[in-house]
Amino acid sequence: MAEIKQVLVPDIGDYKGVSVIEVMVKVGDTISAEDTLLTLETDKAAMDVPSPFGGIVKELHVEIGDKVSQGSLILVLEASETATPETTPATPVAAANAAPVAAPVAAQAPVAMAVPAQPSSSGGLAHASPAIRRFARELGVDISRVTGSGEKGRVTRDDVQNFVKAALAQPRSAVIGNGLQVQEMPVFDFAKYGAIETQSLSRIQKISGANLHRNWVTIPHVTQFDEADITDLEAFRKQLGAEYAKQDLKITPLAFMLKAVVAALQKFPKFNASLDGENLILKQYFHIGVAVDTPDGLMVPVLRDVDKKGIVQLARELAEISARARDKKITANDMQGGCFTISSLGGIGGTAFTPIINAPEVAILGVSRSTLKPVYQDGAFVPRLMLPLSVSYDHRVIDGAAAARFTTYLAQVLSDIRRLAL
Ligand code: CAO
Repeated sequence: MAEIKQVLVPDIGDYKGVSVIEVMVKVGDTISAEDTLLTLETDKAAMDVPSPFGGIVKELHVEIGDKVSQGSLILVLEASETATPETTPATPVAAANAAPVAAPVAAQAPVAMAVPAQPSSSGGLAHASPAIRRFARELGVDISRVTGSGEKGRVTRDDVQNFVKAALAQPRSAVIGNGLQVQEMPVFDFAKYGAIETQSLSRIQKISGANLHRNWVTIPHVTQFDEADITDLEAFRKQLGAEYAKQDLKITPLAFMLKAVVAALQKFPKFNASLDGENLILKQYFHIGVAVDTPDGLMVPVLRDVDKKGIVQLARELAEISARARDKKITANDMQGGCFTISSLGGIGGTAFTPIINAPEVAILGVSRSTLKPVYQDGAFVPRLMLPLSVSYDHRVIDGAAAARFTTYLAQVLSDIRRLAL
């Protein structure tokens, strides 16, 4: 017949009024002999208190924060089994932390001592009780990677469980491409350091973020920088802009860049290509994607057959498609089939940036803000409007020399747009 037993705090040496920092059981739990009931912490060490009996917890008399001493009542148990001396040796977890080891006494459990903080494999310090360490081990969790939310940064059972939940919620793409494995990001508790607000990412951010991440880690990127002298282009653009302002059409430098990029792609066909295993697919059409900043995130609609269109038509299409992107009226089809992408931050500012290739394309042009600069020409400094260009390219397909030639040519075309007619 089941016997009701009291479980008391065992001999914990000279310590009195020791803090309960963890309670592993609750009323109604069925436990086995040796299951950890509590973790106690002195100023020197943490210690687990295992149960001397198996059975059902009927009453619980301690909670986190309580101070206990030898003989304090922990719980009342409907006992079904008793630990044998062989199965309940008091185990000092760290010899260096030699602590009083309790002898099993009637209705009292032995305690096992833990080093307050042990160096982890990664060199950091993990602060956790033996029971939590065991729990983490059973789940295959490297405890040094778990951020502790308990007192003094102690790792609790909940922390380990949350760590596992977060790991399971990670997309399976943690292992990507041809087996490249990336280290998982640890879970941080930012609220520990100050007030925070949590905002969920937009649908577009989630999709584009995953694509950008894949492209960034799987494509060997190199970025080539240059400047184009667009003084003459700008004069012409302003003249054209004034003419079309009546039609409410804005002609920005981007329309010219679309044409200039196509001229460069025609001269350097490897930039208008995609990798297909060990083959290169060279495209004979010129569909150019344009990165558009929308309130919900980045979108890249594609302008088709840019080689067959003039500056004014491209300016019109650019205005129309970027407005549709911002109004969420873009379709999946609008964003497919691109050969090369332009990301222009020129309307905002900046001197240079390194754009991420929009796979399966092999190169992308980043455009920053043009500024007037003194340029040495024919024995004197003259003010010229200089446009910064950044071409990121896939080094598996494009050599550095080819990238330099492409970018130089692009700058030449922008500097002298008569070349667009060639
Ligand atoms: N240098 C100087 N001025 C420039 C410029 C440049 N390179 N490019 C544009 N401008 C000027 C335009 O002439 C325009 O001037 P006015 O207001 O005096 O007419 C102003 O900047 C604003 O231009 P715009 O941004 O409205 O138009 P755009 O054709 O240059 O660009 C679009 C259109 C859709 C590309 C742009 O609005 C946009 O979304 N850019 C952000 C793209 C982005 O986020 N890229 C990052 C991707 S990687 O995270």
